[in-house]
Amino acid sequence: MSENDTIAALATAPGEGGIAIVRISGPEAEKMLSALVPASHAWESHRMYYGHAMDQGEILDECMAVLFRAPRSYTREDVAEIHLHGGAWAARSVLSALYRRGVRAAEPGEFTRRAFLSGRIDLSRAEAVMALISADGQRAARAAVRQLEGGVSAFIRSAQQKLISLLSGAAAAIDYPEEISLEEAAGQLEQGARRLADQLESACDERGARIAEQGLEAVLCGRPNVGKSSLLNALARQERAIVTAIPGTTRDIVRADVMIAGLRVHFSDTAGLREGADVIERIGVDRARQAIAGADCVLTVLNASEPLTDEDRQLLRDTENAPRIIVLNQCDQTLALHPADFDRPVTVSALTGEGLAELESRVAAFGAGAGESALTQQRHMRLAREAAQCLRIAADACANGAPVDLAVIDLQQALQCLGRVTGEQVDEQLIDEIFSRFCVGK
Ligand SMILES: Nc1nc2c(ncn2[C@@H]2O[C@H](COP(=O)(O)OP(=O)(O)OP(=O)(O)O)[C@@H](O)[C@H]2O)c(=O)[nH]1
Ligand SMILES: [Mg+2]
Repeated sequence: MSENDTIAALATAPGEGGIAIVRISGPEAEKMLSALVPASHAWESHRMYYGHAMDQGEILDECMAVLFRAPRSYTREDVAEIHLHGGAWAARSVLSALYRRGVRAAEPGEFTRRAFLSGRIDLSRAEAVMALISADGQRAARAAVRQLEGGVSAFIRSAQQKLISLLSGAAAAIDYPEEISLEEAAGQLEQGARRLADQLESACDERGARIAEQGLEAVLCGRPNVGKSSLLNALARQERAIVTAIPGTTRDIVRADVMIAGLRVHFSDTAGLREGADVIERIGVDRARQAIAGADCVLTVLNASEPLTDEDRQLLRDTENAPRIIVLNQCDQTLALHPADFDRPVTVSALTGEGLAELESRVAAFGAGAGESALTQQRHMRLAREAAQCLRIAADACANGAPVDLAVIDLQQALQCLGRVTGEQVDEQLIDEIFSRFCVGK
Protein backbone atom coordinates (compact mmCIF):
# COMPACT_ATOMS: atom_id res chain seq x y z
CA MET A 1 0.00 0.00 0.00
CA SER A 2 1.63 3.21 -1.15
CA GLU A 3 1.21 6.12 1.22
CA ASN A 4 1.11 8.89 -1.35
CA ASP A 5 -1.25 7.74 -4.04
CA THR A 6 -4.73 9.20 -4.26
CA ILE A 7 -7.48 7.36 -2.41
CA ALA A 8 -11.25 7.70 -2.26
CA ALA A 9 -14.15 6.25 -0.31
CA LEU A 10 -17.68 6.93 0.76
CA ALA A 11 -17.26 8.94 3.97
CA THR A 12 -20.86 8.71 5.16
CA ALA A 13 -22.68 5.57 6.32
CA PRO A 14 -23.89 3.46 3.39
CA GLY A 15 -27.61 3.21 2.79
CA GLU A 16 -30.32 5.80 2.57
CA GLY A 17 -29.62 9.20 4.07
CA GLY A 18 -29.88 12.91 3.47
CA ILE A 19 -26.48 13.19 1.83
CA ALA A 20 -23.67 10.89 0.79
CA ILE A 21 -20.14 12.28 0.85
CA VAL A 22 -17.37 10.91 -1.34
CA ARG A 23 -13.98 11.84 0.04
CA ILE A 24 -10.79 11.93 -2.02
CA SER A 25 -7.30 12.44 -0.58
CA GLY A 26 -3.91 12.66 -2.23
CA PRO A 27 -1.96 14.58 -4.87
CA GLU A 28 -4.61 14.00 -7.56
CA ALA A 29 -7.55 15.15 -5.44
CA GLU A 30 -7.99 18.51 -7.16
CA LYS A 31 -7.57 17.04 -10.63
CA MET A 32 -10.19 14.39 -9.87
CA LEU A 33 -12.55 16.96 -8.46
CA SER A 34 -12.24 19.09 -11.60
CA ALA A 35 -12.80 16.03 -13.78
CA LEU A 36 -15.91 14.89 -11.95
CA VAL A 37 -17.44 18.25 -11.11
CA PRO A 38 -16.68 20.39 -14.19
CA ALA A 39 -16.68 24.08 -13.30
CA SER A 40 -15.78 27.35 -14.93
CA HIS A 41 -14.35 28.70 -11.66
CA ALA A 42 -11.02 27.89 -10.06
CA TRP A 43 -11.31 25.82 -6.85
CA GLU A 44 -10.68 28.07 -3.91
CA SER A 45 -9.65 26.11 -0.81
CA HIS A 46 -12.22 25.57 1.96
CA ARG A 47 -15.07 26.90 -0.10
CA MET A 48 -18.24 25.03 -0.90
CA TYR A 49 -19.41 25.15 -4.53
CA TYR A 50 -22.66 24.10 -6.14
CA GLY A 51 -22.34 21.93 -9.26
CA HIS A 52 -23.06 18.64 -10.96
CA ALA A 53 -21.17 15.39 -10.70
CA MET A 54 -20.62 14.22 -14.29
CA ASP A 55 -19.13 11.17 -15.93
CA GLN A 56 -18.76 10.57 -19.68
CA GLY A 57 -21.12 13.42 -20.46
CA GLU A 58 -23.83 12.12 -18.16
CA ILE A 59 -25.08 13.95 -15.06
CA LEU A 60 -24.78 11.59 -12.11
CA ASP A 61 -26.19 13.94 -9.49
CA GLU A 62 -26.54 17.52 -8.40
CA CYS A 63 -23.91 18.15 -5.73
CA MET A 64 -21.99 20.46 -3.44
CA ALA A 65 -18.22 20.15 -3.57
CA VAL A 66 -15.30 21.45 -1.57
CA LEU A 67 -11.53 21.32 -1.82
CA PHE A 68 -9.24 21.44 1.22
CA ARG A 69 -5.74 22.25 0.02
CA ALA A 70 -2.79 20.73 1.85
CA PRO A 71 -1.83 21.09 4.61
CA ARG A 72 -5.13 22.45 6.00
CA SER A 73 -7.06 19.22 5.63
CA TYR A 74 -7.97 16.08 7.56
CA THR A 75 -5.01 14.14 6.14
CA ARG A 76 -2.74 17.15 5.49
CA GLU A 77 -2.90 16.17 1.80
CA ASP A 78 -5.18 17.78 -0.76
CA VAL A 79 -8.66 16.54 0.12
CA ALA A 80 -11.80 16.92 -1.97
CA GLU A 81 -15.33 16.10 -0.89
CA ILE A 82 -18.31 15.67 -3.16
CA HIS A 83 -21.63 15.91 -1.31
CA LEU A 84 -24.29 13.98 -3.21
CA HIS A 85 -27.88 13.13 -2.52
CA GLY A 86 -28.12 10.21 -0.13
CA GLY A 87 -28.69 6.75 -1.54
CA ALA A 88 -26.41 4.20 -3.04
CA TRP A 89 -26.48 4.88 -6.77
CA ALA A 90 -24.95 8.37 -7.17
CA ALA A 91 -22.12 7.72 -4.72
CA ARG A 92 -21.34 4.38 -6.31
CA SER A 93 -21.22 5.94 -9.79
CA VAL A 94 -18.91 8.73 -8.62
CA LEU A 95 -16.62 6.22 -6.92
CA SER A 96 -16.42 3.95 -9.96
CA ALA A 97 -15.65 6.97 -12.16
CA LEU A 98 -12.79 7.80 -9.78
CA TYR A 99 -11.47 4.24 -9.72
CA ARG A 100 -11.52 4.16 -13.52
CA ARG A 101 -9.28 7.25 -13.47
CA GLY A 102 -6.71 5.45 -11.32
CA VAL A 103 -7.80 6.50 -7.84
CA ARG A 104 -7.49 3.66 -5.32
CA ALA A 105 -10.29 2.57 -2.97
CA ALA A 106 -9.26 3.60 0.56
CA GLU A 107 -8.65 0.89 3.16
CA PRO A 108 -10.57 1.07 6.46
CA GLY A 109 -9.17 3.94 8.51
CA GLU A 110 -6.77 5.04 5.80
CA PHE A 111 -7.69 8.75 5.92
CA THR A 112 -7.07 8.84 9.67
CA ARG A 113 -3.92 6.77 9.21
CA ARG A 114 -2.63 9.42 6.82
CA ALA A 115 -3.50 12.13 9.36
CA PHE A 116 -1.36 10.21 11.85
CA LEU A 117 1.54 9.53 9.47
CA SER A 118 1.63 13.16 8.40
CA GLY A 119 1.92 14.12 12.07
CA ARG A 120 -1.36 16.01 12.26
CA ILE A 121 -2.66 13.84 15.10
CA ASP A 122 -0.95 11.38 17.42
CA LEU A 123 -2.04 7.79 17.86
CA SER A 124 -4.21 8.41 20.89
CA ARG A 125 -6.16 11.04 18.95
CA ALA A 126 -6.56 8.75 15.97
CA GLU A 127 -8.00 6.13 18.31
CA ALA A 128 -10.30 8.77 19.75
CA VAL A 129 -11.77 9.32 16.29
CA MET A 130 -12.74 5.68 16.20
CA ALA A 131 -14.03 5.69 19.77
CA LEU A 132 -16.22 8.68 18.95
CA ILE A 133 -17.65 6.96 15.86
CA SER A 134 -18.63 3.91 17.88
CA ALA A 135 -19.79 5.76 21.01
CA ASP A 136 -23.52 5.37 21.54
CA GLY A 137 -23.96 7.28 24.76
CA GLN A 138 -22.99 10.68 26.05
CA ARG A 139 -20.49 9.18 28.53
CA ALA A 140 -18.53 7.27 25.92
CA ALA A 141 -18.67 10.21 23.51
CA ARG A 142 -17.44 12.65 26.13
CA ALA A 143 -14.44 10.46 26.95
CA ALA A 144 -13.63 10.18 23.23
CA VAL A 145 -13.89 13.93 22.66
CA ARG A 146 -11.61 14.59 25.61
CA GLN A 147 -9.10 12.23 24.06
CA LEU A 148 -9.55 13.80 20.63
CA GLU A 149 -8.86 17.21 22.11
CA GLY A 150 -5.54 15.88 23.35
CA GLY A 151 -6.36 14.97 26.96
CA VAL A 152 -4.51 11.66 26.73
CA SER A 153 -1.59 13.17 24.86
CA ALA A 154 -1.21 15.88 27.51
CA PHE A 155 -1.36 13.37 30.37
CA ILE A 156 1.23 11.11 28.72
CA ARG A 157 3.49 14.04 27.86
CA SER A 158 3.53 15.22 31.45
CA ALA A 159 4.35 11.68 32.67
CA GLN A 160 7.15 11.49 30.08
CA GLN A 161 8.58 14.76 31.34
CA LYS A 162 8.62 13.50 34.91
CA LEU A 163 10.35 10.33 33.77
CA ILE A 164 12.92 12.28 31.80
CA SER A 165 13.72 14.43 34.80
CA LEU A 166 14.16 11.25 36.89
CA LEU A 167 16.46 9.88 34.22
CA SER A 168 18.52 13.04 34.02
CA GLY A 169 18.84 13.10 37.83
CA ALA A 170 20.21 9.56 37.69
CA ALA A 171 22.53 10.41 34.82
CA ALA A 172 23.92 13.41 36.76
CA ALA A 173 24.68 11.19 39.75
CA ILE A 174 26.41 8.63 37.55
CA ASP A 175 28.48 11.26 35.72
CA TYR A 176 29.32 13.50 38.70
CA PRO A 177 29.43 11.26 41.78
CA GLU A 178 31.52 13.86 43.59
CA GLU A 179 28.65 16.39 43.38
CA ILE A 180 25.61 14.21 44.04
CA SER A 181 26.05 11.15 46.18
CA LEU A 182 24.72 7.96 44.65
CA GLU A 183 22.72 7.20 47.80
CA GLU A 184 20.98 10.53 47.60
CA ALA A 185 20.25 10.03 43.90
CA ALA A 186 18.93 6.53 44.54
CA GLY A 187 16.65 7.88 47.27
CA GLN A 188 15.23 10.57 45.00
CA LEU A 189 14.80 8.15 42.17
CA GLU A 190 12.96 5.68 44.34
CA GLN A 191 10.55 8.31 45.62
CA GLY A 192 9.93 9.86 42.23
CA ALA A 193 9.41 6.49 40.54
CA ARG A 194 6.87 5.38 43.14
CA ARG A 195 4.96 8.64 42.91
CA LEU A 196 4.77 8.45 39.12
CA ALA A 197 3.74 4.77 39.25
CA ASP A 198 0.87 5.76 41.57
CA GLN A 199 -0.22 8.52 39.21
CA LEU A 200 -0.17 6.23 36.20
CA GLU A 201 -2.17 3.56 38.00
CA SER A 202 -4.78 5.96 39.28
CA ALA A 203 -5.24 7.28 35.74
CA CYS A 204 -6.58 3.86 34.76
CA ASP A 205 -10.14 3.09 35.79
CA GLU A 206 -10.89 -0.10 33.90
CA ARG A 207 -14.31 -0.62 35.38
CA GLY A 208 -15.34 2.98 34.66
CA ALA A 209 -13.99 2.80 31.13
CA ARG A 210 -15.92 -0.38 30.44
CA ILE A 211 -19.12 1.09 31.87
CA ALA A 212 -18.78 4.26 29.78
CA GLU A 213 -18.03 2.33 26.63
CA GLN A 214 -20.26 -0.73 26.92
CA GLY A 215 -22.82 0.25 29.53
CA LEU A 216 -23.70 -0.69 33.09
CA GLU A 217 -24.90 -4.23 33.87
CA ALA A 218 -27.91 -4.10 36.20
CA VAL A 219 -29.58 -7.34 37.31
CA LEU A 220 -33.08 -7.71 38.74
CA CYS A 221 -33.32 -10.56 41.20
CA GLY A 222 -35.82 -11.77 43.76
CA ARG A 223 -38.05 -14.68 44.60
CA PRO A 224 -40.80 -15.67 42.14
CA ASN A 225 -43.71 -13.28 41.61
CA VAL A 226 -42.33 -10.18 43.35
CA GLY A 227 -42.60 -8.29 40.05
CA LYS A 228 -39.11 -8.40 38.47
CA SER A 229 -40.41 -8.80 34.93
CA SER A 230 -43.00 -6.10 35.50
CA LEU A 231 -40.20 -3.78 36.65
CA LEU A 232 -38.08 -4.60 33.64
CA ASN A 233 -40.97 -3.75 31.34
CA ALA A 234 -41.66 -0.53 33.21
CA LEU A 235 -37.99 0.53 33.02
CA ALA A 236 -37.74 -0.41 29.33
CA ARG A 237 -41.11 1.21 28.62
CA GLN A 238 -42.09 -1.75 26.52
CA GLU A 239 -43.33 -5.29 27.07
CA ARG A 240 -40.09 -7.25 26.99
CA ALA A 241 -40.66 -10.03 29.50
CA ILE A 242 -43.77 -12.14 30.00
CA VAL A 243 -45.68 -11.23 33.15
CA THR A 244 -48.18 -13.58 34.78
CA ALA A 245 -49.48 -14.28 38.26
CA ILE A 246 -47.86 -17.72 38.07
CA PRO A 247 -44.68 -17.99 40.13
CA GLY A 248 -41.78 -19.19 37.97
CA THR A 249 -42.86 -17.39 34.79
CA THR A 250 -39.38 -16.19 33.81
CA ARG A 251 -36.88 -18.95 33.20
CA ASP A 252 -34.25 -17.50 30.93
CA ILE A 253 -32.58 -14.11 31.22
CA VAL A 254 -34.46 -11.31 29.46
CA ARG A 255 -32.49 -8.17 28.67
CA ALA A 256 -33.50 -4.60 27.95
CA ASP A 257 -31.26 -1.61 27.20
CA VAL A 258 -32.22 1.74 28.63
CA MET A 259 -30.44 5.09 28.34
CA ILE A 260 -30.37 6.87 31.72
CA ALA A 261 -28.79 10.34 31.85
CA GLY A 262 -26.43 9.57 28.95
CA LEU A 263 -25.40 6.23 30.38
CA ARG A 264 -26.41 2.98 28.73
CA VAL A 265 -27.81 0.50 31.23
CA HIS A 266 -28.37 -3.16 30.37
CA PHE A 267 -31.11 -4.50 32.65
CA SER A 268 -31.39 -8.26 33.00
CA ASP A 269 -34.53 -9.87 34.32
CA THR A 270 -33.84 -13.26 35.85
CA ALA A 271 -35.70 -16.36 36.97
CA GLY A 272 -37.19 -16.03 40.44
CA LEU A 273 -34.78 -17.53 42.96
CA ARG A 274 -36.25 -20.55 44.72
CA GLU A 275 -35.34 -24.14 45.51
CA GLY A 276 -37.06 -27.28 44.29
CA ALA A 277 -38.17 -26.05 40.89
CA ASP A 278 -38.16 -28.21 37.74
CA VAL A 279 -35.07 -28.77 35.58
CA ILE A 280 -35.62 -25.77 33.29
CA GLU A 281 -36.29 -23.40 36.14
CA ARG A 282 -33.24 -24.69 38.04
CA ILE A 283 -31.03 -23.83 35.06
CA GLY A 284 -32.65 -20.39 35.05
CA VAL A 285 -31.89 -19.98 38.75
CA ASP A 286 -28.22 -20.89 38.13
CA ARG A 287 -28.04 -18.32 35.36
CA ALA A 288 -29.59 -15.74 37.64
CA ARG A 289 -26.89 -16.41 40.26
CA GLN A 290 -24.17 -15.99 37.63
CA ALA A 291 -25.71 -12.73 36.42
CA ILE A 292 -25.80 -11.39 39.98
CA ALA A 293 -22.12 -12.23 40.44
CA GLY A 294 -21.12 -10.30 37.31
CA ALA A 295 -23.38 -7.27 37.80
CA ASP A 296 -22.33 -3.66 38.30
CA CYS A 297 -25.60 -3.13 40.13
CA VAL A 298 -27.98 -5.66 41.68
CA LEU A 299 -31.63 -4.78 42.22
CA THR A 300 -32.84 -6.96 45.07
CA VAL A 301 -36.59 -6.91 44.56
CA LEU A 302 -39.04 -7.61 47.39
CA ASN A 303 -42.81 -7.59 47.39
CA ALA A 304 -43.71 -4.82 49.84
CA SER A 305 -47.27 -6.08 50.17
CA GLU A 306 -46.22 -9.38 51.70
CA PRO A 307 -44.19 -10.16 54.81
CA LEU A 308 -40.61 -11.34 54.26
CA THR A 309 -40.17 -15.01 53.45
CA ASP A 310 -37.15 -17.19 54.15
CA GLU A 311 -36.24 -16.89 50.47
CA ASP A 312 -36.25 -13.07 50.75
CA ARG A 313 -34.03 -13.22 53.82
CA GLN A 314 -31.64 -15.58 52.08
CA LEU A 315 -31.47 -13.26 49.06
CA LEU A 316 -30.85 -10.22 51.26
CA ARG A 317 -27.93 -12.09 52.82
CA ASP A 318 -26.63 -13.31 49.45
CA THR A 319 -26.58 -9.83 47.92
CA GLU A 320 -25.37 -8.05 51.05
CA ASN A 321 -21.87 -7.44 49.73
CA ALA A 322 -22.90 -6.78 46.15
CA PRO A 323 -23.36 -3.25 44.76
CA ARG A 324 -27.06 -3.44 45.48
CA ILE A 325 -30.28 -1.47 45.68
CA ILE A 326 -33.14 -2.89 47.73
CA VAL A 327 -36.34 -2.37 45.76
CA LEU A 328 -39.68 -2.58 47.57
CA ASN A 329 -42.14 -3.23 44.73
CA GLN A 330 -45.92 -3.26 44.69
CA CYS A 331 -46.17 -0.18 46.95
CA ASP A 332 -49.56 0.53 45.36
CA GLN A 333 -50.93 -2.18 47.67
CA THR A 334 -51.23 -2.21 51.45
CA LEU A 335 -47.70 -2.32 52.81
CA ALA A 336 -46.58 -5.30 54.85
CA LEU A 337 -42.91 -4.20 54.86
CA HIS A 338 -41.56 -1.00 56.43
CA PRO A 339 -38.98 0.92 54.42
CA ALA A 340 -37.28 1.95 57.68
CA ASP A 341 -36.33 -1.70 58.29
CA PHE A 342 -34.10 -1.73 55.20
CA ASP A 343 -30.91 -0.04 54.12
CA ARG A 344 -31.81 2.90 51.80
CA PRO A 345 -34.58 1.06 49.94
CA VAL A 346 -36.39 2.48 46.91
CA THR A 347 -40.13 2.09 47.12
CA VAL A 348 -41.74 1.55 43.73
CA SER A 349 -44.74 0.23 41.90
CA ALA A 350 -44.19 -1.43 38.55
CA LEU A 351 -47.93 -1.10 38.08
CA THR A 352 -48.34 2.66 38.57
CA GLY A 353 -44.77 3.79 37.81
CA GLU A 354 -44.34 5.37 41.23
CA GLY A 355 -40.70 5.61 42.36
CA LEU A 356 -39.27 4.54 39.00
CA ALA A 357 -37.49 7.87 38.41
CA GLU A 358 -35.75 7.55 41.76
CA LEU A 359 -34.83 3.96 40.99
CA GLU A 360 -33.31 5.06 37.68
CA SER A 361 -31.20 7.74 39.30
CA ARG A 362 -30.01 5.31 41.98
CA VAL A 363 -28.98 2.86 39.24
CA ALA A 364 -27.21 5.58 37.27
CA ALA A 365 -25.28 6.55 40.40
CA PHE A 366 -23.36 3.27 40.06
CA GLY A 367 -21.94 4.67 36.84
CA ALA A 368 -20.93 8.01 38.39
CA GLY A 369 -17.48 9.07 37.24
CA ALA A 370 -17.37 6.33 34.62
CA GLY A 371 -15.18 7.28 31.69
CA GLU A 372 -13.75 10.30 33.45
CA SER A 373 -10.32 8.95 34.35
CA ALA A 374 -7.38 10.32 32.36
CA LEU A 375 -7.10 7.10 30.36
CA THR A 376 -10.12 5.22 29.08
CA GLN A 377 -8.87 2.94 26.33
CA GLN A 378 -7.74 -0.60 27.02
CA ARG A 379 -4.54 -0.23 25.02
CA HIS A 380 -3.54 2.95 26.84
CA MET A 381 -4.32 1.53 30.27
CA ARG A 382 -2.32 -1.62 29.55
CA LEU A 383 0.72 0.45 28.55
CA ALA A 384 0.37 2.81 31.53
CA ARG A 385 0.23 -0.18 33.89
CA GLU A 386 3.26 -1.70 32.21
CA ALA A 387 5.14 1.59 32.63
CA ALA A 388 4.07 1.73 36.30
CA GLN A 389 5.37 -1.78 36.81
CA CYS A 390 8.77 -0.86 35.34
CA LEU A 391 8.85 2.15 37.66
CA ARG A 392 8.13 -0.03 40.69
CA ILE A 393 10.91 -2.43 39.70
CA ALA A 394 13.27 0.54 39.43
CA ALA A 395 12.13 1.88 42.81
CA ASP A 396 12.57 -1.53 44.49
CA ALA A 397 16.04 -1.87 42.97
CA CYS A 398 17.03 1.52 44.41
CA ALA A 399 15.58 0.60 47.80
CA ASN A 400 17.63 -2.61 47.82
CA GLY A 401 20.84 -0.73 47.14
CA ALA A 402 21.25 -1.82 43.52
CA PRO A 403 23.42 0.46 41.35
CA VAL A 404 21.54 3.42 39.89
CA ASP A 405 22.46 2.40 36.31
CA LEU A 406 20.35 -0.69 36.74
CA ALA A 407 17.27 1.33 37.60
CA VAL A 408 17.92 3.52 34.57
CA ILE A 409 17.22 0.55 32.28
CA ASP A 410 13.76 0.09 33.81
CA LEU A 411 13.02 3.80 33.59
CA GLN A 412 13.88 3.74 29.91
CA GLN A 413 11.55 0.83 29.43
CA ALA A 414 8.77 2.77 31.14
CA LEU A 415 9.47 5.67 28.81
CA GLN A 416 9.09 3.38 25.82
CA CYS A 417 5.71 2.16 27.06
CA LEU A 418 4.45 5.73 27.31
CA GLY A 419 5.78 6.50 23.84
CA ARG A 420 3.67 3.68 22.46
CA VAL A 421 0.48 5.35 23.71
CA THR A 422 0.97 8.44 21.56
CA GLY A 423 2.68 6.56 18.76
CA GLU A 424 6.15 8.07 19.01
CA GLN A 425 7.39 4.54 19.41
CA VAL A 426 5.33 2.17 17.36
CA ASP A 427 5.94 -0.45 14.77
CA GLU A 428 4.15 -0.88 11.48
CA GLN A 429 2.22 -3.89 12.74
CA LEU A 430 0.59 -1.98 15.60
CA ILE A 431 -0.36 0.84 13.26
CA ASP A 432 -1.94 -1.63 10.85
CA GLU A 433 -3.81 -3.30 13.67
CA ILE A 434 -5.21 -0.05 15.05
CA PHE A 435 -6.32 1.44 11.75
CA SER A 436 -7.82 -1.76 10.41
CA ARG A 437 -10.45 -1.50 13.15
CA PHE A 438 -11.77 1.68 11.56
CA CYS A 439 -14.55 1.80 9.04
CA VAL A 440 -13.92 2.61 5.38
CA GLY A 441 -14.10 6.32 4.66
CA LYS A 442 -12.69 7.48 8.00
N1 LIG B 1 -50.32 -4.46 42.27
C1 LIG B 1 -49.16 -4.73 41.70
N2 LIG B 1 -48.96 -5.89 41.09
C2 LIG B 1 -47.76 -6.14 40.51
C3 LIG B 1 -46.71 -5.18 40.56
N3 LIG B 1 -45.64 -5.70 39.94
C4 LIG B 1 -45.99 -6.93 39.51
N4 LIG B 1 -47.28 -7.20 39.87
C5 LIG B 1 -48.03 -8.44 39.59
O1 LIG B 1 -47.34 -9.53 40.19
C6 LIG B 1 -47.42 -10.70 39.38
C7 LIG B 1 -46.02 -11.24 39.10
O2 LIG B 1 -45.31 -10.29 38.31
P1 LIG B 1 -44.02 -10.65 37.47
O3 LIG B 1 -43.49 -9.40 36.96
O4 LIG B 1 -44.31 -11.74 36.49
O5 LIG B 1 -43.09 -11.23 38.64
P2 LIG B 1 -41.66 -11.90 38.53
O6 LIG B 1 -40.91 -11.48 39.73
O7 LIG B 1 -41.04 -11.62 37.21
O8 LIG B 1 -42.00 -13.44 38.66
P3 LIG B 1 -41.17 -14.73 38.14
O9 LIG B 1 -40.83 -14.51 36.71
O10 LIG B 1 -42.14 -15.84 38.33
O11 LIG B 1 -39.99 -14.87 39.01
C8 LIG B 1 -48.19 -10.29 38.14
O12 LIG B 1 -49.52 -10.67 38.28
C9 LIG B 1 -48.04 -8.78 38.11
O13 LIG B 1 -49.12 -8.15 37.46
C10 LIG B 1 -46.97 -3.92 41.25
O14 LIG B 1 -46.11 -3.03 41.35
N5 LIG B 1 -48.19 -3.76 41.78
MG1 LIG C 1 -40.48 -12.83 35.73
